[in-house]
Amino acid sequence: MKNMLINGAWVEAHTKAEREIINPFNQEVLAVAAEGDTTDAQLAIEAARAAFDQGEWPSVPAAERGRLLEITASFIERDIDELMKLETLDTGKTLIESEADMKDIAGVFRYYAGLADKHGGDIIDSPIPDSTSKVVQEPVGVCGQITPWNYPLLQAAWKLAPALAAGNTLVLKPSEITPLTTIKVFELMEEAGFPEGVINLVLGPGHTVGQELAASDDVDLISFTGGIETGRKIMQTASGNMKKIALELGGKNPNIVFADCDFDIALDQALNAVYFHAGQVCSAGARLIVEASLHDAFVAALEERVKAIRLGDGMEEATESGPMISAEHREKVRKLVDIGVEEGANLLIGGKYPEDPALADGFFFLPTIFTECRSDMTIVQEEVFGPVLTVETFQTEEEAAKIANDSIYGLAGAVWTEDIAKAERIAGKLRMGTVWINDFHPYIPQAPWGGYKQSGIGRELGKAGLEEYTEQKHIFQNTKPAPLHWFSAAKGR
Ligand code: TXE
Repeated sequence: MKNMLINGAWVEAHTKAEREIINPFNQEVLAVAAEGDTTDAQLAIEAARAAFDQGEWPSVPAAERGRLLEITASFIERDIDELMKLETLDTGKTLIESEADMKDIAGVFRYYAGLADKHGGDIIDSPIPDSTSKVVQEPVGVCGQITPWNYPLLQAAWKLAPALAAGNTLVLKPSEITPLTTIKVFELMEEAGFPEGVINLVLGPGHTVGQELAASDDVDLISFTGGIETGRKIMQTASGNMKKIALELGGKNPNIVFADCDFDIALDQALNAVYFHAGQVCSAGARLIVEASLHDAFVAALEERVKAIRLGDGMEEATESGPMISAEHREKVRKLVDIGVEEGANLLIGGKYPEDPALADGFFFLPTIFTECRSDMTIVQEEVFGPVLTVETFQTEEEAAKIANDSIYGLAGAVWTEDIAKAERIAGKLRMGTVWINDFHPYIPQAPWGGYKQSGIGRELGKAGLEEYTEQKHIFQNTKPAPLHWFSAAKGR
């Protein structure tokens, strides 16, 4: 039984409710987890509130907070085999992907461990004589953190490490369907020595536990990664006490390929851009925007490569892509594909569940390509979050940027060309938080990650990711206080 961590104790749900955690490859039960509700969330919030208001944590030296994060990073590396297997079993992604995730996660904890004591504030050169002025960074308070199922532990790490580096206390709610690696990392953080009540983990659904984290007057900041509709709800709910909000809501990311690119590399990476983790990636390159003169050759080569993608069990070395996360999510993808056909896009390959009996128990969907797409089609505008690529064409540089920007989202995009000046011009025009030139997908803990437009609010990672979790306080001191004699009553007395 996997329990919740509230105020330093591993506890069941107060109702004793439970949930089976399922392997999306074969629907076997991996574990049984506590299923908390609003009351459990309130208990965790109370614990985090007390640890912040009455505990010592916010005044623990930043270097010590960094030390605990560094220990956590080393524990993640120590237990990497267990963590990567758990992530693969819980999400269906391949072991090699899970291994990369775990290394990145240790890297994120280590980055914020290093940054914790290098963010003290600023001395201001005050324009007022006989005064000093300084700006200090303080923790925001109690943070609510809600994470999704596609990168369960990676998304948690992006929130946990900076929040703790800055001296906050927190309550984290992982996706109810993929909590296993997050539970394990809370065990590791406890082993590292984070004090009672500082780190709290509540398991359970979004509409109860998540809703309470967004609504509670005792939560000072809510950080959420997930779908745009849930993000909108959270933003509305969070307005009750004007808590700070940070939202990462996905994208519909353009991959712009010019005819003067390195064909083989652009082709190989176009596949990776969209089909990695069965397309369940917020930065998936799901919109291929290819120069018209290159279209036929590029799409023909893509189709050949797509036919060869090996679907299977993420635990098997030969597998190149695992299943989708759930029956509901796969059904959502199927319906969007149907809409694509109805709207007149050309279904070139895929578009359905595989017929291979070896895959019958998993939530698989065949890698799919739609050609002859237009920007106004639903399949081009909506985040499908599955292995579905749409292809559009352009004639000019200006047109490429215009098509790429024609979206409510603005998370990430890429441009492929050997003309670097052209690539820089396009990068300057894209309204997105990340632009890759001759690459796709890399992010680094040192650089900010987040979206323009409806892809979200705020940034994770980098120094910006730490600033999200701090309040700035200006402390002004008059070193030669004297009466002002502003009001007449004071004059002449
Ligand atoms: O996500 P939800 P879903 C997108 C993707 C996908 C769509 C829906 O397009 O098809 O979202 O996926 C919690 N108050 N992304 O429904 O609901 C929930 O328990 C508070 C993009 O699975 O957003 C989980 O912990 N919390 C994304 C988390 O929100 C609530 C990654 C995410 O679930 C809640 C995942 C509520 N009312 C999906 N309702 C990305 N940006 O990478 C649910 N939750």
